[in-house]
Amino acid sequence: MTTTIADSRAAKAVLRTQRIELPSWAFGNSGTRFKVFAQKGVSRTPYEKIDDAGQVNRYTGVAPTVALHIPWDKVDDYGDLARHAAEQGVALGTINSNTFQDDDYMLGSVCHPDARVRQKAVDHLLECVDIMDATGSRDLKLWFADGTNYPGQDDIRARQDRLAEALQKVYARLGADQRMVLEYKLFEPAFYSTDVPDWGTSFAHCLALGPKAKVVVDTGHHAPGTNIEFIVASLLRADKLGGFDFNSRFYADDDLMVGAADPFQLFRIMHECVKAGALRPESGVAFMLDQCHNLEPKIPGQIRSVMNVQEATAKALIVDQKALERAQQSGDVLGANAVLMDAYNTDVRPLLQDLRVEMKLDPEPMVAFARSGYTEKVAAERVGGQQAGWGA
Ligand code: PSV
Ligand code: MN
Repeated sequence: MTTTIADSRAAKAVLRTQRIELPSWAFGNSGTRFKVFAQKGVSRTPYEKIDDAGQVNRYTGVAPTVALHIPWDKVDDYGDLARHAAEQGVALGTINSNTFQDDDYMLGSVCHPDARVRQKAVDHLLECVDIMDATGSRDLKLWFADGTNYPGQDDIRARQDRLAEALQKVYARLGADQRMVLEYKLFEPAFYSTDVPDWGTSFAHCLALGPKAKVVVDTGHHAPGTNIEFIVASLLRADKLGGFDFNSRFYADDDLMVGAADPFQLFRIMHECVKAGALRPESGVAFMLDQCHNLEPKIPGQIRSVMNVQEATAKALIVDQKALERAQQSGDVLGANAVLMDAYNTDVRPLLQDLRVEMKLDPEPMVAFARSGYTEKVAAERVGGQQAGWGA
């Protein structure tokens, strides 16, 4: 396959407008339940997380927003935090709720059998919408750790009713330009039944709620072998794809760098997005990272992830759509597959380097960041205090 100058120009025009949101928690320490290894220079406050996110945007040019997680990123003055973000060249993005780290939530949050606990969870979600008002965020991201460990532990249908009731209360509070995006996850921390385990459950609730409720696809939240691009295509078709939490998994919800475990899957997902026009800002599809860098340095981990999304997107953008359609229409199975594989097997790194030069960026973001001395600078400066971590 040859990529013409016109092809790469068209691809670059889209790539220039691509937006990838960074998770604040990727800049804090994280680990497994066995051990969290602290790293030197890790941010201690939401302000420092934003400084780090600003670095990722500075070297990639396509990551201008940072998602917050509440209460991990609670501050007294969100206007001040937003101003600080603007000074770093970024803005505050999605607000992520947290109904999974309070002792009260042992048996669930919005699905808990006790109305008091359900109310506490709903109050937290409403508080998150208040924060969205202050930050100007569009999206409230909901993920519920709710579920049961043993058959008979609770009533599956009653839990769905409680979930629907809570979602309705939060939905009613959303402003005209605000949305709620509901994430699903097959299992963990619940092992027998999870209250929002799959896209069907999330979709059914979002459909019942209305147009401001959409589904979030976290790429690490499926059973091995799941055809995620089919889910993406189905949600796009129904105008119910709110966005992605991108990460990679080898086994369960590994939260590794997106595109690290299965770059071909990421390409197939982006191919569906390109075909549906989901990269257009007005499509409302949010491309977010949700990763934890347990071993690798945080800022380069995020830069690499952004680059991986860009590479998968560039490959999807150079698919010869006309040739693909011709082959599909004529039942040319091998021909159609070859069109897709040609694009996937194209080295798009030179195209992305050109794009960065056109955007007045260094063509090699990883190298440029390493050369900047930022890592050494913050390691020397950020001494004392409590490093941020995956905990409230
Ligand atoms: C749950 O596993 C999840 O994917 C949700 O998005 C959480 O809010 C996030 O992880 C925290 O990393
Ligand atoms: Mn997620």
